[in-house]
Amino acid sequence: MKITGIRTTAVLAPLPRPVRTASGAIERFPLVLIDLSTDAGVEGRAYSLVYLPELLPALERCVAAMASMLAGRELVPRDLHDHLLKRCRLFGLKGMTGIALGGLDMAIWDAWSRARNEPLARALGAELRPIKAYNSVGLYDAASVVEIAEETLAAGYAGLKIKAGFASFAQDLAAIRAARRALGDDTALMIDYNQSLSPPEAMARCKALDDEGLTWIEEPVLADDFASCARIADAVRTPIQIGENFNGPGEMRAAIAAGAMDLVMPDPQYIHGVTGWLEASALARTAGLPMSSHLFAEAASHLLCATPTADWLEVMDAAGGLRRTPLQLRDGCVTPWDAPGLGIEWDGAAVARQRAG
Ligand code: SMN
Ligand code: MG
Repeated sequence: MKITGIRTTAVLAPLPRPVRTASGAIERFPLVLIDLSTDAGVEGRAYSLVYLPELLPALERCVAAMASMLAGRELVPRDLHDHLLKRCRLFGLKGMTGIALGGLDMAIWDAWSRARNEPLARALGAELRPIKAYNSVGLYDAASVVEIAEETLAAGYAGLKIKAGFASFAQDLAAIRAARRALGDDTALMIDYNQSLSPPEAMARCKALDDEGLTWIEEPVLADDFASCARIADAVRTPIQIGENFNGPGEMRAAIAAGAMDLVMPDPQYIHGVTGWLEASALARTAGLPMSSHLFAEAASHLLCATPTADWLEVMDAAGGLRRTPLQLRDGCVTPWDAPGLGIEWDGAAVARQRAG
């Protein structure tokens, strides 16, 4: 089976509410939908994502350019991945090229498992199973976080992650305590600083949060400052979580070597797609690190089924407003769709309405 073409569609995906973080806000998610076709009539579907609408045209061009390197090739996911790794060696696979690779790799594995008429998890040798899931939202102060916590409980999530990084620690603490009170004792609470603190400020804030019952503190400092991450992880009892900014499994290997985190959460796109995730999940296993996911809940729900140290699925459903099928949340867990491939089916009318440019 050969690849005959890869089509891209740039969209600005609607969100139930904007995601505000300490490092910038997202009003709508800029996505490049990727549709791969083969000479056997099998199709593959996935998407790439960039947080800044200004960069959406560049991402679309980048995905299309890398897709052109695959035209006419046999649909064998690992061979295609290796081909792109080799072809891009001189230039590198960080940032835009890495996320284009990640999106294309997911579309390729989607087609490959669709051709076998199996859900991706099963095609990877795993069984579909429920993965505990948390609701991931933006920055909310003590007054506004209560409504979000109540919605999270009503929807049936097992946890809630809120952003932190207000101007003062007192505001962080007030929001965390208000969320904790509203959630009760049975629902996990995580916080995410989105790299917004200086190392001394992060050390002070994270230590002061040790008795707040947080499941983790995420990205307190710059994500590539592994030395500071390691110092904080050593000094703080609450687990330190990083991973969404690893560009490929090599960066995760370096973070593990630096002892930069207690928990790890690669992004299926940034980690270089399904192929990169599988490599990362082997690293997590040998290092004994619980592994969660970042965004891309469709692919991540399958991948976590095949991850030996699988921990939490993040639900911030960037493409949810463009799909025909909602995620299946039951008893605090999401089970991947029992449908061929990743199981993404676009809602054509919604996609047409949200087309960018
Ligand atoms: C995040 C990053 C980028 C966009 C949305 C959310 C965040 C997360 O860091 O962990 O979800
Ligand atoms: Mg994060």
